[in-house]
Amino acid sequence: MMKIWGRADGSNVIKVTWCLGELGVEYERIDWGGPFGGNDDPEYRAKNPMGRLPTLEEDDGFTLWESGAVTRYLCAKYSMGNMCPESLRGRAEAEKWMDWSSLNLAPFNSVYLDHFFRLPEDQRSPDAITAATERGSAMYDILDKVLANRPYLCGDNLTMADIPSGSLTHRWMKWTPNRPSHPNVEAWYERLAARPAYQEHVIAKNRAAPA
Ligand SMILES: N[C@@H](CCC(=O)N[C@@H](CS)C(=O)NCC(=O)O)C(=O)O
Repeated sequence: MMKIWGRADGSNVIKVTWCLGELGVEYERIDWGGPFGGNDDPEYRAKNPMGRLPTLEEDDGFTLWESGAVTRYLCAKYSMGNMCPESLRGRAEAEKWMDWSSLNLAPFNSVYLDHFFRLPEDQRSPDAITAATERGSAMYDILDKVLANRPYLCGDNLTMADIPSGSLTHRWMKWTPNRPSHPNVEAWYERLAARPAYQEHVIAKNRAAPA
């Protein structure tokens, strides 16, 4: 059976497990990284030279890392024409949103993780959170416009385009202090939150909102 190496609460692991949940594909997840360690294990580094999470490993020994690449691969393999749009332009459009999310939404998440949870308390800065929220909000302005006339990023149905942004948006919704309003993003989040795979892999596996 396919293996996914990575602790269940890592944002990049969550992308892949949510995707697999939507695809209905069975897999075994191995707790790795974070408190479980193993990142520098030589056998693990041979699968993933970055020592990061997640890593996909198939029965014939094929391995793949980088959560966006893993998500694209899984959608193309198991859901061509649905989760992975079949036309060249449709697929490029979905990939655009996936790359955009990693480059433009993920930064707020890193700042939040550091300043809500990871840094010693005397190094946490509310100003850093405010600045990350301002930058994030400008990005959500863009998503809000796109989602004004379609329920999902690429049209009427969930596709791989929604996976990276959708998984981070749970943190945006639940962790952001004084979160600016983006009504179309909020409606999209409610649609995602109604999906059993999102509930199981995104909502249930994320840390609770910071105190
Ligand atoms: N660009 C990589 C980032 C991978 C990454 O940094 N993953 C985090 C977890 S979400 C990690 O490995 N952190 C170290 C750890 O948890 O031990 C991807 O998208 O797969």
